[in-house]
Amino acid sequence: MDPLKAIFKEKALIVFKETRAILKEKGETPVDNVVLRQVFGGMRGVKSMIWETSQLDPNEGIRFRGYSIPEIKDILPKAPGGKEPLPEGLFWLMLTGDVPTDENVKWLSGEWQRRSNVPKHTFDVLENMPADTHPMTQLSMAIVSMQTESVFARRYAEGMSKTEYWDATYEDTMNVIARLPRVAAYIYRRTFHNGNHIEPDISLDWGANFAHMLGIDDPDFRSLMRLYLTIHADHEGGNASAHSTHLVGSTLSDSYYSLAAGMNALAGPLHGLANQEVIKWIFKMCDVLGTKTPSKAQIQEYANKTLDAGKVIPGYGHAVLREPDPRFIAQRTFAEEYIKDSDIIKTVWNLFDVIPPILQSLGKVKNPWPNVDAHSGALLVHYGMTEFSFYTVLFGTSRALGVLAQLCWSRALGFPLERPKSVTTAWVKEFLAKQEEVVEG
Ligand code: HAX
Repeated sequence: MDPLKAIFKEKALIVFKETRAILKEKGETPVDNVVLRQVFGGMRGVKSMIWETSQLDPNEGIRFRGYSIPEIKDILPKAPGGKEPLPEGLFWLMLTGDVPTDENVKWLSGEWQRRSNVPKHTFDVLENMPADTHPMTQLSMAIVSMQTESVFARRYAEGMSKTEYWDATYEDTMNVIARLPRVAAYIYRRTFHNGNHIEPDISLDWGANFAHMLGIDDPDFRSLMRLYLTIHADHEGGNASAHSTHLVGSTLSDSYYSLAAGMNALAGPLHGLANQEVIKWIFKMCDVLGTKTPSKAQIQEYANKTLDAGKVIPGYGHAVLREPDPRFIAQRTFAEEYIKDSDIIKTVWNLFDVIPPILQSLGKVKNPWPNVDAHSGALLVHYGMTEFSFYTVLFGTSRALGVLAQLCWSRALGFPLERPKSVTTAWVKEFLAKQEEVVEG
């Protein structure tokens, strides 16, 4: 058994026993009250699932196994001479709860290289799709096409015992993650660079090799990719990509089907596609105003027009966060450190000054602050990646780390099929009428 799998097995067994004991003794303890606003309103804040790999605080932002983003940047192993955390390290941390050593991470980079062979038919599937197919559609199709390789599906068909589900899910998870950079880079080069593909460099870590296959070999872009792929990886379990992966996974669909479901959710403009929408919005504004350096007054006027047209300001607001997103701050810090002068980045920073008071003045927006997507596009543009429709694929490649690490946990803890209760509006009216009868009577 490989070293990561062995540690995971040991840790998961402990938590399995703990959770069974908790459920036996305290299973009927209420943890939440649900009100009608939440039933109609996208279940905001309802505590109804377990997610081991990270937890989101509305004010502090995300913590991966208890560590904030600044802490993660500090404690996770780096590439030799590098300053940014390696995503391999975050995956190890999310899966085991332990901060990995340099050796652990080196092993994981090598293991993912070893598993990274993408089946030929996946490339054939991509080649058979129209060249202008959105990159997220291509990503979803490519992931589903690799399902033919699922260890879980094969072993399930052979009659695998429930106690082995975690093992087969671990194998699928490692294989999918190992292959994703190759698949994503293939989509990028096929769609935007005339199918001029770049072979992987097996001497590189997961993020740097991805940057290399994309065709951007600036060492600072490799650093950006390592940071980017780390900070986008997980945001607790209730967000749409995580929850979709979890829901589909709960039917014992394998890692391929489950991740593809998560990617389809990420492709929505209120979620991951917002990173494409932000940069489109900024460039459109510059175009309309005829300047690359719009003033704060010009930004304000343009933002108000967007709102008057009944649209949202992309990159601002969040369903849980109530402060500026630490993932936004991490990207701003990166820009301050690595990028001396950039019009587009200055505009992103000006937006940070201008947009929150406008959203606050609407009186209904619960979080007027920037989210992760407000900054990422400007960094990519700076390094020459101007194909906006590819941006969500980068997000998805990272998000796979968190949602699949959790899928391993969900299997190890024996989570059942997810099946919440729905009601009709007629039921709600009847329910309220009965409540009134009780009060009056
Ligand atoms: N611009 C304009 N209006 C906004 C807004 C924004 N950025 N953010 C919220 N609002 C509006 C909502 O549309 C809603 O209006 P209605 O009552 O008229 O429907 C009202 O303010 C209350 O919304 P909320 O409770 O503050 O926010 P929600 O939890 O419903 O939605 C969203 C959270 C992220 C979807 C929302 O803030 C939004 O649409 N933001 C812009 C899109 C975006 O940046 N999405 C990425 C989010 C981060 C992420 O998941 N990345 O992957």
